[in-house]
Amino acid sequence: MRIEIDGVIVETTTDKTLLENCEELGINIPTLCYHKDLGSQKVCGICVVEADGELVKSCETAGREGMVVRTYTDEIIEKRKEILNKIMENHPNDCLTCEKAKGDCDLQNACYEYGVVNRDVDLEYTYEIDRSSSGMVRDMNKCILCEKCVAVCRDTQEIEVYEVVEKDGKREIVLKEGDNLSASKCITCGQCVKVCPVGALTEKNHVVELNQMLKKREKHFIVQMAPAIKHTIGEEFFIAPGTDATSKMVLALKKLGFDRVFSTDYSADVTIMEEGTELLQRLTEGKGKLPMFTSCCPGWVNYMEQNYPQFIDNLSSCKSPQQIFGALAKSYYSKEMNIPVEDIFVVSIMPCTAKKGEAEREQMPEDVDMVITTREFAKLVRMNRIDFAYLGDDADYDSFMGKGSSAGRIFGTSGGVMEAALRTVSHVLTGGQFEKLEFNEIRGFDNVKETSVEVGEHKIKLAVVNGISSAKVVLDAIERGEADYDFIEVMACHGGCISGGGAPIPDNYDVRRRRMEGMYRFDTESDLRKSHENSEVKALYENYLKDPCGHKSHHLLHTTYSD
Ligand code: HC1
Ligand code: SF4
Repeated sequence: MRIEIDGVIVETTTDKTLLENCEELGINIPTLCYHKDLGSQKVCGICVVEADGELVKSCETAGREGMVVRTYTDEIIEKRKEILNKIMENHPNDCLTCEKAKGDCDLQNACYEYGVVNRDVDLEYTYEIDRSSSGMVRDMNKCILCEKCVAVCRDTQEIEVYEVVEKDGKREIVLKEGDNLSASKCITCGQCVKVCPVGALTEKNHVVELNQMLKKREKHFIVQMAPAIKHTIGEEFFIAPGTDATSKMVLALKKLGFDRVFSTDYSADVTIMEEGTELLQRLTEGKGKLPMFTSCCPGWVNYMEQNYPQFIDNLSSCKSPQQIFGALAKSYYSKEMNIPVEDIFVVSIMPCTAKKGEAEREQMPEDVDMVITTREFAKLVRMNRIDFAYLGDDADYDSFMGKGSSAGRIFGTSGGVMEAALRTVSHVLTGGQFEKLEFNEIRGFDNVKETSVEVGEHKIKLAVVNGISSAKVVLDAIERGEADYDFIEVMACHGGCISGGGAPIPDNYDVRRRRMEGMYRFDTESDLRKSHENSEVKALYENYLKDPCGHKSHHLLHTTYSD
């Protein structure tokens, strides 16, 4: 079928909306309730276009043979302005201090494009701002009822924290359970923060405080950056998704005043030493329950504690790489560098809103002092007028806790933790005879990826759970005795940490795929692809910890959970 859009003849099908056709042509149609992965919630109407002389919502209209479509006429502009003015009648004007300002607010962008200014409204703030969550802030005064938070939490995560209700003839988005986010079933994955087109859902801001602390220079500042950050941060500065921006990050962090710039890839390698050993102990010595679940994703740990406490003993006791890094910074680094623990301030840059809560867990509150997301880091860079894109490409992390293998790097994508573990576990079980490095069957975006690996006389049955909605399926199958695994990786966000709640916006599958490809490209080109070959990790065990899962590691690097 052929239609005409703004004078261009387009070949299309009946299952494609006009909005999708326009997207493919590179025509920018404003949207508020539409997201590429979620589709349209069909409530806002701002995507209006003209089809055969009539105004229609482009998100719910498909083409007809010969249809003539216009996307920018006076009538369309007026309609879009009318919709925006209506929204602005009920929207606070505090853009100056809003977290989503400076590019991430679709409402602000649309108002700017259509010249909608509403400076006179003196609105009453009806809702108390919900700051109860460790990682997020919910300000319903700013909600424009696009329903994307409801859709992503219900359809993608399958947790259903929110619901739409009618109150006094008005629609409202409320929490299904509890008076605030911390009393709800929310796992702080932050997926709703990423799709919220305004400032109603944002990450909890720590960047203002960090900026002030860095300028006062009263501490010895150490920073770790998560694996996924390196392949996503560039997007905040017009660099293509997937590009490894490590060098620019390191240089920016030095300019910001950090004393040492290290990497969570390093502590991911340490995690493999610990978690790999724990798995071997469970497999070969009967020490602990099987299947063993990975414990590095705090959204998953929150979910398990709230919904499946009967499986708590199946969680690896290993702290996450973020927390392992903090624990080592406050012990090993402090001792070797002769810097008192109380002078050290550990900052993490994470693609994840739940990592903020992980750092505050009662079992390990001292390890990491502050967590900022990828987006907050970008704000810090812009606030300090650092020209990120023009920084050099030859810088590397500081040594001591900076070197990471590419096995540690691929932790940031679904299947990566499992693949990294297999590289080391198979080496140990076969005395270095089993040389397989790449496990393609557990890569990619499938919801549940399975494989088994025969190493020596052992056959290890494995599953990778990609996204929290599939965790339910797998856990229920295990309970019914219908699934039999030894080791299971679970990441709460679909795609793994590259899709975390703190990642750059926009975030959708096209972008995620490129991030993932960037990660595996880094792995293929790396000459250090196994955690146990990392010389800085070897030095850690030789000089300090001695044995993985030994006495010292147990005390520093392992934890307990709440049930
Ligand atoms: Fe992750 Fe992890 S991979 S959880 O996604 O195990 O956030 O990137 O830092 O801790 O290493 C996040 C990423 C991150 C931890 C590691
Ligand atoms: Fe749902 Fe995740 Fe948002 Fe919590 S953070 S409300 S679990 S999407």
